[in-house]
Amino acid sequence: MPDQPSRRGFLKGGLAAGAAIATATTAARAADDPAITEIQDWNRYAGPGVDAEPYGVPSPYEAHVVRRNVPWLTADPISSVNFTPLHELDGIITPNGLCFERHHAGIAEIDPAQHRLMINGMVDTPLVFTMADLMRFPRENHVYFLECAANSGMEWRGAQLNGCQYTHGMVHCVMYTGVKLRHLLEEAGIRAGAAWVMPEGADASAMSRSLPLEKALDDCLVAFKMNGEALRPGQGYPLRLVVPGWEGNLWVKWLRRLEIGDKPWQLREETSKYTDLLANGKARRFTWEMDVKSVITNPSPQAPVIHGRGRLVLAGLAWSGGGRISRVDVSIDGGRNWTTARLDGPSLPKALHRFYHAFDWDGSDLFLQSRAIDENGFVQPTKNALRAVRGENSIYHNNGIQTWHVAKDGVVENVEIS
Ligand SMILES: Nc1nc2c(c(=O)[nH]1)N[C@H]1C(S)=C(S)[C@@H](COP(=O)(O)O)O[C@H]1N2
Ligand SMILES: [Mo]
Repeated sequence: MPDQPSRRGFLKGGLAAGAAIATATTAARAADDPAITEIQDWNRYAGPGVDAEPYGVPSPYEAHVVRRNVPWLTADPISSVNFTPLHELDGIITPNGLCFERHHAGIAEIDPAQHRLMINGMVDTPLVFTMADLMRFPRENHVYFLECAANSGMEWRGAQLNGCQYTHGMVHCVMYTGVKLRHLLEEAGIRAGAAWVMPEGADASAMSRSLPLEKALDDCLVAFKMNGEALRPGQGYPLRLVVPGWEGNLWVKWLRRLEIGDKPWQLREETSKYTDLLANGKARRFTWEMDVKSVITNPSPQAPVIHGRGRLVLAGLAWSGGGRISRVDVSIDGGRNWTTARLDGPSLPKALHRFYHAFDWDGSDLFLQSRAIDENGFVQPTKNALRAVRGENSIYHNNGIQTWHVAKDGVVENVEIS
């Protein structure tokens, strides 16, 4: 884009630094820009009234901002996954309608009046709660990310899916309202020798996992609200387990039962699935915590650079199951040189963190990378470093550094530089 020599004085003064980077797009264009010279319909006629949308929906111009699935990944959409459009979002909170969904037997459509939560097993008093019963326990609000252990799994052996929605979109972050699981377990009374909890879902897959009692008594929640409103059916309405920082599979949706025991149950989802096969044929299991990870969301394959050279704002997300993110580094040359990005917005433990990095793009090829470091000092590894330890068979727990190639024309592609 050619520089415009005749920028108007008032813009120069009024917009300060902003105007300096927007040379080609400001006052000089005004004279022949119909967006300025023509009266638009929305300026001329009154619009729909307050009763047009009793439950609000996004502008029709945002119709492309949707969850998407990858049809060839799974045999059918009932036991499948869709992905959060990370490249279209900002801040750290995922809107409810855009939270990725992972179901093993579709969405259970539950009448909350018919929903019960049972606690049985090694307890003094087996209990059954209705939803109304749960409302009489002290409530808490917490912002947490949920990441499926299989997030980025398709990228283990090399770059595959072209978009951060697909490579990293099995993550969302909302504010949950719920009751500490500890309060409910204490109400039932845990018997001596108990060490494990089995949460079970009311859906047709009866999703169940073995959860260590220590974690259950620490920060787990039984949640009924997300971002202030009832859980969405796809997220477990009316009740789900929240297991902060740990793999999504443990966050049982449509939660109907908690059994207390003295050993793990060795269920399907912790033996044949959600274990990590190593090069020597042995499998890691019980890899609960989600490792420190980050991704640049803009630019990315679905969000190319359309403005040409000059000021470019990188945006991205970082998270760690171990707590807060303390730093994110970014590289524009494939990991040779690193700069510290600017973290912005709330820094909450086990929540998404937002980072930005603004720089002047000279129009040459870029190899964008981000590397997160958490408060425990864990550093996000390269994919090669990960494969050196875990081999080539893994699917789950891929927190390797992602690379995007930005070509001179601004087109972005998923590539790998290890
Ligand atoms: N009852 C039940 N709970 C479930 C599942 C399920 O299929 N049924 N899927 C699990 C998996 S594998 C993940 S990653 C998370 C996904 O949560 P989300 O759909 O809210 O994103 O829910 C978990 N809880
Ligand atoms: Mo998952």
